[in-house]
Amino acid sequence: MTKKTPQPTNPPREKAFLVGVELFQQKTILSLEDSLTELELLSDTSGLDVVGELTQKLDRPHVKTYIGPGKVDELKALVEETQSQVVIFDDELSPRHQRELQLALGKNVRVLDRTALILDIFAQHAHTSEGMLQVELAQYEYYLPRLTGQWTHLERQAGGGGGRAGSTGGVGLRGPGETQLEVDKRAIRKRISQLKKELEKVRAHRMRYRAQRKRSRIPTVALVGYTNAGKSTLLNKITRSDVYVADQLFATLDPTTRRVELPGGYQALFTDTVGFIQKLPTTLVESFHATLEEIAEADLLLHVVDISHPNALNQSEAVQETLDTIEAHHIPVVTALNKVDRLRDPESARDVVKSFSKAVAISALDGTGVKDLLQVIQEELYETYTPIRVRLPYQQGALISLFHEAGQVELVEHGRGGVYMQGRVPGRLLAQFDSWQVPNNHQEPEEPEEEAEL
Ligand SMILES: Nc1nc2c(ncn2[C@@H]2O[C@H](COP(=O)(O)OP(=O)(O)OP(=O)(O)O)[C@@H](O)[C@H]2O)c(=O)[nH]1
Ligand SMILES: [Mg+2]
Repeated sequence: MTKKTPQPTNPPREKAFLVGVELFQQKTILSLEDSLTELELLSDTSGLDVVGELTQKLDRPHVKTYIGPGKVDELKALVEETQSQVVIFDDELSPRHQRELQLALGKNVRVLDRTALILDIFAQHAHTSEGMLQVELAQYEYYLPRLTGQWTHLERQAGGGGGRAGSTGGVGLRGPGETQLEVDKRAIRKRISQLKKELEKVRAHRMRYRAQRKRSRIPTVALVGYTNAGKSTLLNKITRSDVYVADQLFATLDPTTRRVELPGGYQALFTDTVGFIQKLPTTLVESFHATLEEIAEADLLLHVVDISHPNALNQSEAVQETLDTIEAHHIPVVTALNKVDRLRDPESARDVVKSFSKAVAISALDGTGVKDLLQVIQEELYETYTPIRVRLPYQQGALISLFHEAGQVELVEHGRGGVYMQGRVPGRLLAQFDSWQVPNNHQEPEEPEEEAEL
């Protein structure tokens, strides 16, 4: 891991001590060791120097202190020895765990968890008003149940400014700052509902914008993938633009959309999105709903995988899980196996390519394979026709004519409740028809009488 030299204007980097727990019978995507390596990278991105780590295997978390009392003593000694200012748990701590651990470890050290760290990075990286609203909401949702007297000793250091205190607060303090922490929970709840209302407005605006884009019939491709996989680099390569790229986790928070000319002269809109990570905090998934909706509404997903990463397959599994939670699993996927230039043996990518459907090995940095990738995307969007069977209510007149215009219709049956259509449509339209698909084992056409119930 590369350590950045602190800029003279920045406060000195604080020392952090990591704690990881392996719970028996809990299915995790990364091993404890790999998850801690990732936590170290998160800490580094957030501006902390990791000075040590402690692990424990448990049947279940200790009721009071998450780790056992003996481990707490051990941790306390290690924290003193290494003069750490921050202790970071790899899992989300309940408010009680956090309180008890804080009491046990004393006032000279702050107890944080992975979620607080990710929220902190998001707070540093949010730049648009929407991103900032989303982060602020996530932070309040997270901190509200954790607001107790023990926070008071942090107030001196805490920054303010709507969750974006920059260099004035330490990690985990770039949260709702001192003024916010002092106000009572009722005021925070009020702010939460205000934020939700504002985000609702943003969402309505996005929906109108998306409807407009749909009418323009230019298909959208959402770049998705684990954080740091190279999504922004790829978008830049494809569009020759300069979207922010950094060897940091969560460099991109706000979606950027660019129009791209595909090899055959066809067009597509490519959207860069926020990276995923295993154990993505639920408060974030909820707050970033509007952003994630962009993904769920795309016509095609371009899954960027960092093939040079030792955990490439696990990371891709984590991405799959997040896609499931935001209900995007029905969208066709093309996979870009990125950073092949970093592989010592490029042939080794060949087996991995086989384990993904429609995968192309590329280097977003030097451009290897990018042309082939665009070709596959074009085929997927415009040239590959997939068989579908749908039952469309008559109100969906636009979709009915779209099927006729852009698809290959094999059978049409008019019922009382709608029209049953069977045939093939190009990949770019599959997502639009998804809610109306008739299950495979369904016998069609049916008695017209039954359709009246639709
Ligand atoms: N060697 C090599 N490095 C790459 C390649 N693609 C991206 N990178 C590097 O990987 C790092 C992350 O790239 P980004 O494009 O910011 O990744 P991202 O997926 O947008 O990351 P987030 O926005 O943080 O989710 C940067 O340091 C890039 O220069 C590649 O093909 N080869
Ligand atoms: Mg990015």
